[in-house]
Amino acid sequence: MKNKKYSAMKFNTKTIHGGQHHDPSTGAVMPPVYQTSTFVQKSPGQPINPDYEYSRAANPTRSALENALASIENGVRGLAFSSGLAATDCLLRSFKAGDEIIAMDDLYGGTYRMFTKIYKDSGIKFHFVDMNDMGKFQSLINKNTKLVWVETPTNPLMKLADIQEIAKITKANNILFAVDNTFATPYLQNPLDLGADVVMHSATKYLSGHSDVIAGALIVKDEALGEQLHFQQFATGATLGPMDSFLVLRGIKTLHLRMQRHCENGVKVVEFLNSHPKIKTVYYPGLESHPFHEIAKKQMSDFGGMVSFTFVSGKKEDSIDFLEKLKVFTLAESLGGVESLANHPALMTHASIPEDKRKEIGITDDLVRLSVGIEDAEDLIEDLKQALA
Ligand code: P1T
Repeated sequence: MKNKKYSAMKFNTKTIHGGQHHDPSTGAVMPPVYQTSTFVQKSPGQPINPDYEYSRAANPTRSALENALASIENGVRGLAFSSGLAATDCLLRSFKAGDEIIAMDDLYGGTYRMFTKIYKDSGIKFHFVDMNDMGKFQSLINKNTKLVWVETPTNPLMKLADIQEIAKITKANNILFAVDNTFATPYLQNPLDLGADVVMHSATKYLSGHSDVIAGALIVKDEALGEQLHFQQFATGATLGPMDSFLVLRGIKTLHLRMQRHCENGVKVVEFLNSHPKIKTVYYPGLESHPFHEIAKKQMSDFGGMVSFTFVSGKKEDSIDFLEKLKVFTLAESLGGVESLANHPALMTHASIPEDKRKEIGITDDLVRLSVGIEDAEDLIEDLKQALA
């Protein structure tokens, strides 16, 4: 499952060929869906192929995806999980009572819920901090600090964290540094190259790209850490099934094309929203007025298709009225698919964050999040126009 052979390829080639080989027994160009739970053994403990004995440990379709994931994120090992949260949970199981974790203060609601509810009685202490306040961030580090966790850009406020700057600090203090790269994807940003140790994905989103699968991934650049996480995954069981592995792998093959169009459409939608009299603030890292635009230019190759915004009126009813009127954008949780989606974070994806905490970080009741799809931009803008009228 090592992935050295393809490391020299350019990204757009890696999405198609990275870590892949033709099926040795049939020559099939795409890896078959090995829909099997188990594999024949010649003698007890001697499977016909030593890599495969039981699909929770390894399955050839999942291996093909895991090799592709390692390739596109410039890692040495990829692991595919039954959801993004299962991937995060696998990493968190590496820590024990007394350990401390510092996390960005703006996170997907489900990640925040896991940290604060599922791990509440684990004895692991979580600190939530704006990672751009380097002084505050550094003041939280002590000998028990074991993990720094960031999303960048964040969901839903599109805040950024400077991966290189944080990596300098984590390295100096021997702390593991994980980046949730779901919003950016490796097309826009390569956290492992910038100094992170672990990349996490909700592969449900851009990687699969068609809103037809729930999946997660971890990618690392250290073989021993990869082995440790694989053991954790195998021993606890949240692996991705063969058919879902196939769907994510198929999605990855067009990631570069889709992302290019997501970025183009994202900019057009942002230009429209930014000049609309009913819109107050547009959160998009490509805007020069965005507080983290300089960091975005430094670590991302473009600015993506995720956009959030608030209303001049500040009224929750205005955001709900807008969302109900949309015709091309679909009101639904999730993001990163070919179709444009709209979401109300306070009532939907981030409802599990307590109201006072939401307000404190800026997830107001009039905040709307758009996942700009790859439809014709003119249709998207017409739709926004009529919903705002
Ligand atoms: O849904 P799942 O595949 O388990 O992934 C969780 C997750 C992790 N990280 C980020 C940045 C995410 O956005 C998500 C899932 N997010 C949504 C479902 C959403 O609509 O925001």
